[in-house]
Amino acid sequence: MTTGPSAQFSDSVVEDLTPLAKAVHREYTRSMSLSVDQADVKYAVITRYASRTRRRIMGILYTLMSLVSLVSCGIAPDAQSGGDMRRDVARELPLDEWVTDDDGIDYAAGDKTDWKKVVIPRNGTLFLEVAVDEKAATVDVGLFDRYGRLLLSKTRPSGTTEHVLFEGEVTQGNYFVRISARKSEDKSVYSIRASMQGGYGVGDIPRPE
Ligand SMILES: [Ca+2]
Repeated sequence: MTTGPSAQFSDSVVEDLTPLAKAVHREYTRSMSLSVDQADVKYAVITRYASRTRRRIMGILYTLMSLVSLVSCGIAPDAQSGGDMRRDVARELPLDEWVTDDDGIDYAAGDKTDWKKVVIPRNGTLFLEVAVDEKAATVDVGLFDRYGRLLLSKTRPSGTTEHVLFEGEVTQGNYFVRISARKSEDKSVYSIRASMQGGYGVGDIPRPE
């Protein structure tokens, strides 16, 4: 196939290559293919590294964002109130019975406020008594009517063992009691009694030590 002067020339060039030149040519070809392979490997490594770094950066950013949102919001005061954190979900109290709320209130744990409902069967006087177990806690107690108007409010200050006592004229219908921790460190189990029979301290709830 290779005829003519130019073909003869090419053949003769290859033929004329000395063994040394052939070796150099072979080595050059090998090193070229080698560097292409190495470049592929390097490219793969870099790609893997870049994606790992990207994932790591995204992870760090996500963690930072979560931390920022936690720090800025904290735990919502009533996130863990046990389902009675608002007047519309108040838990009904039976009349004339001491009822102990074992979860109590715990501001820092997201249980700042509890609401109780008292169903008043007839017009008369309501006696309400709240015994707070934890002497150190400051606890606010409020009595509300069915429209959410505050009728009476009292505070059981820290450092006392006195019960909170309310007495007020009521008419037939629903009333609500709000028990809430004042400060972030305040927490306590408490007991509560609503009665229309008069007086306080009926029952055997001991005063806190
Ligand atoms: Ca509670």
